[in-house]
Amino acid sequence: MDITLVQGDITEQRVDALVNAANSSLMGGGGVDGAIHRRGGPEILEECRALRASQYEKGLPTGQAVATTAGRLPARWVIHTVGPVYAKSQDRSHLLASCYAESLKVADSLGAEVVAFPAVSAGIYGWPMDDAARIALTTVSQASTKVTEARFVLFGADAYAAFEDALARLNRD
Ligand code: AR6
Repeated sequence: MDITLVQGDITEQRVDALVNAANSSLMGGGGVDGAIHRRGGPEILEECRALRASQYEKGLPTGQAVATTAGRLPARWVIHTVGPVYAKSQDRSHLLASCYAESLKVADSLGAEVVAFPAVSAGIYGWPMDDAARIALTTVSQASTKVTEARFVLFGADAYAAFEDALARLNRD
């Protein structure tokens, strides 16, 4: 699998699937989630509502992933995952790793080959970017998947630099 890094807006990516850093409600929010629903249109929220009414009455648990249409975005699917809120007092790394592993499993079940990821939990949920990048890249590189390209779409130069450093370290070790 190729791991690629780009600086930009995930909603502009022409990919099979893009991952949304959602919250358990699946009803939208700020950050990437807000941008995806805004640009993707109401079809995404409609499918999220249907998921809440069926499989996920209590919401999508942290670390899990589920797919919907991508609506008007230039992709086929949005894979919604819920990252953990960062906490200094508790190591929630396994939940952040699970977001990536579960998203790739959903991608495999859909037959999605090119998948775009944001830096899950590294915005409103407060995860330090360097550590978020390390966990994201380690997890994706170790996954057994049919996905051919995992593209990390980083918002801003600092996020891009953090992922670049983490990828260089991964390739060195
Ligand atoms: N494309 C790529 N990356 C983006 C974009 C974009 N359009 N917009 C923001 N980012 P966040 P979280 C970056 O806050 O920390 C929502 O309200 C952003 O700079 O989107 O997992 C949800 O509903 C940061 O580096 O997600 C949840 O309640 C990264 O994406 C909560 O926020 C993730 O930031 C989830 O928080």
